[in-house]
This record gives sequence, C-alpha cells and structure tokens, in this order.
Amino acid sequence: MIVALAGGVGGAKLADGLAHVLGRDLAVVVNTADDFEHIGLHVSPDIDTVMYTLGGVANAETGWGVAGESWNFLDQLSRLDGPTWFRLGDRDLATHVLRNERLKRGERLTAITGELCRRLGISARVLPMSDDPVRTVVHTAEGPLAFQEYFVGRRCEVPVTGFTFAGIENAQVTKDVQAALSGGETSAVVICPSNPFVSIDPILHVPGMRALLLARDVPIVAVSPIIGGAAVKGPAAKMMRELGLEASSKSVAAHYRGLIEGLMLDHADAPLSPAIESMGMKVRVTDTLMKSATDRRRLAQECLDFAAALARPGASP
Ligand code: FO1
Repeated sequence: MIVALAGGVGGAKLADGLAHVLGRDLAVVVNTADDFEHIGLHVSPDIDTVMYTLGGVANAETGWGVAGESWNFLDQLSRLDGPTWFRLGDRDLATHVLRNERLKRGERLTAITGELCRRLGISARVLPMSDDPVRTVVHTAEGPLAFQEYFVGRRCEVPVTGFTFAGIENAQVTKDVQAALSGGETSAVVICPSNPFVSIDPILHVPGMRALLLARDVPIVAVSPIIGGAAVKGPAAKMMRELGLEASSKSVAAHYRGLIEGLMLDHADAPLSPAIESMGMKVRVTDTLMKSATDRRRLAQECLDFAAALARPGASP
C-alpha cells in the first residue's frame, strides 16, 4: 500500500500513474482547502481533478473539469446575470449537485467521494484530507483573498505575502486517512508534484497529520513541482519569488526538510543535487515532466523504486 498526497493537476497526473502501477494498493489523500461554496453548491476542485483524472474523464487541455464538456448551464447563467467567473461545465455540474445534496443530508465528504469514485470505476482510494471545512486564505498586499478569488478571479496576479488555512485548528484527520497512514501494509508515502504552499501544506497542517506521517518508519519521497526555476503549471514559482525565496527545487527541499527522505528532481535541476543532499535528504534525478500516460506511469514507478531504495533495512514494511 502506498499513500500519495496530492493537490490539483500535477498531483493528479502522478496519482494517475501510481494508480496504474498499484491499482487498489493506493490511497490518495487530497487537499480540500481549495473547496468553496459557489452559487449554493459545495465545490471540491482538487478532489474532482484527482477523481476525473483517475477515472480517465479529465479535460486534457485544462487539467480540471470533464472531457467533452458543454457549457449550456454557464451560458444560461450569464444570460440571467449570474456569476460566471468560475466556470462550471454541464457534466461537472452533476458532481457538484450530487455532492451538495448528500452533504446537506449530513453525509461525510469522504463517503460521498468514495461513492463517486466507485461510479467512475476508480479502484484507488481517494480520501479528502479532512471531512471538516478548511479554507485557504491568500494574504496579499491588497488584503486577504479567498483561494478561488485569488486563483481564478484574480488569475494569481496579486503578489502574495503568506497563506493561512481557516478552520484548520478544528479539522480532524479522518479515520480513513488515519487507517491508510497507520496501516501496517503502507510501505511509502509519495508527495506528488503539487504546489507546496497551497496544495500540500493544508494537508500537512491538519492537526495530527504530520505526526501520523512521521510515526511510521516508511520513506517519504516528494517530486519537485519546479523544473529549471519554473512551475510546470500554476503559481508555485511566482509565489516563491513573492515570498522572498529562490524559485527553485532548493526551496521545495527546504520546505519539506525534516519530513521527506528523498526528493525527485528533473534533469534540468541536476546541478542542485549536492546543495539539496546537504539538507539531509537523497536526490534522484529523472524526467519529471508528465506529457503522456507513459510518462505518468514511468515517473510513478521511479518514485516507488526510489522509496524502496530509501527504506531502512529492518524497518517494518
Ligand atoms: N480554474 C480556472 O482557472 N478557471 C475556472 O473557471 C475553473 C473552474 C473549475 C470548476 C471546477 C473545478 O473542479 C475546477 C475548476 N478550476 C478552474 C480549477 C481550480 O480552480 C484549480 O484547479 C484548483 O483549485 C487549484 O488546484
């Protein structure tokens, strides 16, 4: 059993590679701090990105939303002068309506996600990081912004000064995440190439999560989302610069220092290896860009091989 931590598009791609290699022996713990209420619906963008990607129905162009989408709902919303800044496609809308209805009936987000995944034929477990509401607040020179307002509404253009996760202090690790992380059969944790600040940090900040990750004597490896000083997708490198950090995999290593045993870097960043290894972790250099399904599977297999090589002899499997 492998546990992966993932946020949006980059994370979902590696999770998909892992799911092809591992099938049922994979649990993906997903960020829910991007969730928000929109026109009366609960939207869970990262859960859906992972779910659609693993279900083979993701929109390949955007990385989020459903392939072959139509936009009749959005067109009519626009005609009625409703909010169209956050685009909900017709197929995608079915997910939000169903999820919303079941949440209103008091069901847990974890149970609803499990059911939706079953319907999409996904055998890996997709686990929300918590069933309790957590919302990323992006702090900027203009004041605090709700995550989707920053990400979609303002296209990540406003310089950031920091992040907080509203509600995190009351969020609990679910029994499902707890079981996945503390189960005797879990042999490694893979931190997917998602944004360290707004996709992985919310997961790590759920009270008790870090302790659970560190309690088991299994290797934790991360894949850097930065290649040659640029993020493959999204604002990670821009955020680093705005926070006064070097936009590089070195900052990713520094961010995860004390948590991970190994960091996978792209060939473009091979010269950073000695500096990163001096931070007390091993480095493996490979092609981390995932352009095809074959790339996803190859990178997934390399993560598993790296983790296996880092497992301490005699450590519990
Ligand atoms: N991202 C956009 O850039 N524009 C959108 O209109 C948009 C709509 C959307 C609808 C459903 C969904 O699940 C995701 C959506 N996203 C959109 C992506 C989302 O904002 C980001 O993927 C994450 O929150 C960051 O990981």
